[in-house]
Amino acid sequence: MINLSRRKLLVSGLAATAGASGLAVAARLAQKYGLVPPDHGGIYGLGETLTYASQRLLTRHSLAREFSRSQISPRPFPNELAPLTEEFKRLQAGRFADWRLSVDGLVAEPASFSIADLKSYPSRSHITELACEEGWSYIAEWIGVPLSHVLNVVGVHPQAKYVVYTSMEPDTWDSIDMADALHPQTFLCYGMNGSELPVAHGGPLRIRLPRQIGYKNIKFITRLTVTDSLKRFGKGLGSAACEAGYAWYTGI
Ligand SMILES: Nc1nc2c(c(=O)[nH]1)N[C@H]1C(S)=C(S)[C@@H](COP(=O)(O)O)O[C@H]1N2
Ligand SMILES: [Mo]
Repeated sequence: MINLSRRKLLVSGLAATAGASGLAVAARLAQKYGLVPPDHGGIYGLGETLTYASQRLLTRHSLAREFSRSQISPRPFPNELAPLTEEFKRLQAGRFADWRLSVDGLVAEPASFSIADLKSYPSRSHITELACEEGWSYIAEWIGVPLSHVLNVVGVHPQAKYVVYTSMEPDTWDSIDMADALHPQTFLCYGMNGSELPVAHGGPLRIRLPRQIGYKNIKFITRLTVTDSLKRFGKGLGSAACEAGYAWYTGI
């Protein structure tokens, strides 16, 4: 799933940060800085921890690569979609006027936002690559409101550690830490290549997270929950994908 040589590079990078004295030291560092991902108990436990911790220590402030307009892929590739629910079809028939994103959890003022509300906030865009774990990718311009803006509107409590995002698609949810949630390229995305975000790409609203792999970029987002622990969500691993064996942290 994740490019192995890059994983090795990052692991050795962290070992170097730890004074080249080996993985045990790196693992202790990860503990010390609280950089243990929620799915660390899996088969790849140590590897997941090291990938996450080393990226956080080495690339904390880095941006995903941005491209020029001429590099936008002529045919972006929408992934296969599960059949849309009746509720989705009803909202689509109303041109998503009744679509709401609710935001709750460790926030001062839980709120719900229409697409028009989200569009009333400063709009941002970036031309970045969406890379699927299956090997294909494309470059598109993504338009939306930075997630950080919406989090500031509702007021995040200081003990917040993660944002859980839930799709209207059944059993589809994931989460990110606050470093990714507040990252300037992390958008609640409602537009693509100068148009509305097509339904095939998650319209009317998806999360766009160019520093993580495709499957973290959940489509049809209707709920955000700010939390200090992922234990109460599903099996406590941090995402529905993790419950199927995929990694929680997929930094690229
Ligand atoms: N709700 C929902 N979000 C989803 C998926 C999905 O099946 N359902 N697929 C994910 C995967 S595996 C990838 S690679 C990207 C693909 O985005 P695209 O279809 O816009 O190209 O969406 C992600 N978000
Ligand atoms: Mo994917």
